[in-house]
Amino acid sequence: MNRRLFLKSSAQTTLAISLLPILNSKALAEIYKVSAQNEIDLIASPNDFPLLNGKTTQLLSFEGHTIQGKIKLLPSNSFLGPTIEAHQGDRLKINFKNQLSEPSIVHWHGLHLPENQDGHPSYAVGPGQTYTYDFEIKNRAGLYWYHPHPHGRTGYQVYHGLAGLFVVRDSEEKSLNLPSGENEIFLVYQDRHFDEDNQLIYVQSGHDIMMGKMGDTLFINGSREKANVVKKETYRLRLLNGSNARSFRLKWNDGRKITIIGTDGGLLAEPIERDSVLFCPGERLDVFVDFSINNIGDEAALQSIPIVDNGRGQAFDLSVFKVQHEGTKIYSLPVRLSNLEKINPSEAVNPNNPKVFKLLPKQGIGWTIDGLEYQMNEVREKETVELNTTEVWEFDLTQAGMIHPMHIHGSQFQVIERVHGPFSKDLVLDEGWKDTLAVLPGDRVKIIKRFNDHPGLFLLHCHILEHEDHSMMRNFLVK
Ligand SMILES: [Cu+2]
Repeated sequence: MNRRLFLKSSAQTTLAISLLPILNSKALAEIYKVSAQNEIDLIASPNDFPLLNGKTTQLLSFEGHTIQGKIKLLPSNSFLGPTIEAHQGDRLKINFKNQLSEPSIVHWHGLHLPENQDGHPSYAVGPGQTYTYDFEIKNRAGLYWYHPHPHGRTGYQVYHGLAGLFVVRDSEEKSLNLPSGENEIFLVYQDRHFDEDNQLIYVQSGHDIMMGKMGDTLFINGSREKANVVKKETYRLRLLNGSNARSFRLKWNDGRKITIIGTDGGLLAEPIERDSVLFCPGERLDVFVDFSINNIGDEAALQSIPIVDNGRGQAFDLSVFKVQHEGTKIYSLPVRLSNLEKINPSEAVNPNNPKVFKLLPKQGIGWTIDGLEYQMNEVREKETVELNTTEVWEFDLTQAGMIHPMHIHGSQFQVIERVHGPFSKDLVLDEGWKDTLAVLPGDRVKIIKRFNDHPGLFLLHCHILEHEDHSMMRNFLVK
């Protein structure tokens, strides 16, 4: 961990322009109400944003427009794209308009979609072109997100601002009466690195590729403001680690346990309490917190503590909750959250013979899966899956050493076994439906995944975006 981590952000506390986009669900209600005939334009273009004091920063950003349906836009000052909120079963047409100077395509991270809706890099469209998506939302309620996925340029485009949230609701979630409205807070964490001219510094060295590009300045929903004023009430925090490469280890600074009610693919079967939890790029966490136990004037900080307890790193705040008002909305934490189905390994075609993917450094600079580089249309026999089957895969990180959050496109999967290396025990959360999985040095992790509904070419890659671009990514073909 960088010892000077975020010192810059804490030193520069005055913001010339307040850029706090309040992404609570009250605001979301005004964003996109998806109904049967919904169509939006999603435009990616270069824009300047006043991120720091002084000169504006040149970024890339998504902008949304309602074409038809009851879709409204969030008036946001953030560089993040509009938040899309939809219900399971909704149909949505999205015209992605590329007004960048390079090819791009949008991937709907975590959504279960056909190949031609998933944003495989072979579907990238050039400057001035449009790609039209038209899909039905099959996922259960959860926090998903979207970002570009052009080959070799994903890291650059996301780092420069192209990302947004995609919230799916369903009736199971609604029946639980979880904190909503102002008591549901969406928090996207991203780190960035700037030059003296307030412009972003991206990959400059082989080290930036090997470690992934990390920054010294934290952004929360596109702002450096960490404070949230809250009441003596209960809250639901919907978290996305939208960083290119930085993993966090979440912990409350006041000693309370972190209560996790959901992960990538929605609600867990029941709440899980942990002292701390690892939170890798691409992952989402759904956290329940009770500030009714606090006194007026209290502050509670959700911190990131050093991932490895070697005494060298330092904790820093991700979000600070300032309890400033009395409250009346005390939502109870359900004992049971969801009828989460556990996939029985006997359902797989290879329950005792997993397909093993080795996570290895590349010769030269970069990382690989099985020592191979990504080729746009290449598929090995091992990477071919029969439609309507279930398979067991294993990620093996016993030969090289750093965290790789492995993301698989298509449907969500489940972890069935983790042989822990020296670091991951008590750090990772393997429960529930996942689409991005932290693999730590020494680990061998078995997952089980169904390949139903959609034949076609999909991706498997590390979600440290500089690893994905250089070239820790493979295709798999469902046929
Ligand atoms: Cu990686």
